[in-house]
Amino acid sequence: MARLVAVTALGLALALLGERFVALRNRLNASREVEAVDLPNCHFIKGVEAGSEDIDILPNGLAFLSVGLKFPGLQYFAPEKPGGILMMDLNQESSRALELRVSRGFDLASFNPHGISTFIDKDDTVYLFVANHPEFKSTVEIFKFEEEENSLLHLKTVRHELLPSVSDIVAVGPEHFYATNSHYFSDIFLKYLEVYLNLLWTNVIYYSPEGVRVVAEGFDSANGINMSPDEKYIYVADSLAHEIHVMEKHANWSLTQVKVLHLDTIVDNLSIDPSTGDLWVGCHPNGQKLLIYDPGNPPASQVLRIQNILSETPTVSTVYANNGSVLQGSTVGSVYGGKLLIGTLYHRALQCQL
Ligand SMILES: *[C@@H]1O[C@H](CO)[C@@H](O)[C@H](O)[C@H]1NC(C)=O
Ligand SMILES: *[C@@H]1O[C@H](CO)[C@@H](O)[C@H](O)[C@H]1NC(C)=O
Ligand SMILES: *[C@@H]1O[C@H](CO)[C@@H](O)[C@H](O)[C@H]1NC(C)=O
Ligand SMILES: *[C@@H]1O[C@H](CO)[C@@H](O)[C@H](O)[C@H]1NC(C)=O
Ligand SMILES: [Ca+2]
Ligand SMILES: [Ca+2]
Repeated sequence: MARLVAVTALGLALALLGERFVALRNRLNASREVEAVDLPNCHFIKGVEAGSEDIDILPNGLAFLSVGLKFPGLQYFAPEKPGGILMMDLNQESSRALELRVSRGFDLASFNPHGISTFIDKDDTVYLFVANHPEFKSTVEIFKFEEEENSLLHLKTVRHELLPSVSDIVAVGPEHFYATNSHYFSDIFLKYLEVYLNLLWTNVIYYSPEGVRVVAEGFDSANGINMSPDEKYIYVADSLAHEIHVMEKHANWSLTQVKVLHLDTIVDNLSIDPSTGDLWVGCHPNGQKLLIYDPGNPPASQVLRIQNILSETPTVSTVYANNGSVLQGSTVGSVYGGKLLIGTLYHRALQCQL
């Protein structure tokens, strides 16, 4: 009898997993092959060879690039090299990104930067927030940017049980941020299971030294997060659901959903054009190729621009798309003064003239 129960349970579990597997495959298999959309004037950014997961540009044209993200099961081209933060000045003609020095005492050997965000305080101090995965754990590092020295002064490591797997952050104060947890579990195996079972347990957290709480939940896989220039709305990219959620931000930092925009692709990092409020979205047209890397058939790149997202009919246009022959696995597109920077999960980075 016990054996019968066990066999039945196993059978049911396998049937359930089989169905879930098909569902997962469909979610990863976002869409068709991309139709190429070229920008006439693009070149690779020197200094980025193994991924530039996230890019954040200051109002003065200094761009921070997070490089060298590693994750189990993910392709990476420079396994021995720790991650870092590069900087380039978009006001200059040179397209070389230089690594910022980091203050002593910070463990650079295990630095594994993911999403980044900047905050400029009233006294013009620039803080850089970095989602970090040292030894595949999850922390948020807060640095002060010291422009004269080209360096980052490490101020604080944030760890919290509500931040088990931070993917991206948007800073809203010197020690205050919203963060997306792309997975509910911090254990690697449970993470796979979670994606597999489509548990919808990923969320958005508000963190401040005074308190930490969940402000939005129920996402398939919350990933990129950013804020409108007027600071009234928070945008969350739900990668596997192929959606962007527009959330209203309240005085008490709670978020309520205003609308959901469905796109035919896996949405990753979101950046905002401060002058127009347009969203620039790094996308993965084919998630399977991104995760199961084949150099002969590499993952494509795609950058979308979304105008008037709050209107009834937002305009979604493909600004750049390439089948992987030039740029593989784009994660972010970020604009400044007619220039577009495109970062990737583990490949190179492009600078294009719009
Ligand atoms: C992915 O989608 C394409 C186009 O819809 C389809 O031809 C292909 O069989 C799908 N692949 C998998 C593994 O589901
Ligand atoms: C950028 O894209 C990568 C690839 O999925 C993702 O892991 C990461 O969270 C993204 N970065 C941000 C800032 O969203
Ligand atoms: C935050 O403010 C919103 C809107 O004013 C309100 O609906 C919500 O209950 C508040 N939440 C908390 C946790 O105080
Ligand atoms: C990508 O597109 C180029 C032309 O734009 C073509 O020559 C190449 O064969 C394509 N590569 C793949 C892997 O489809
Ligand atoms: Ca970011
Ligand atoms: Ca992301």
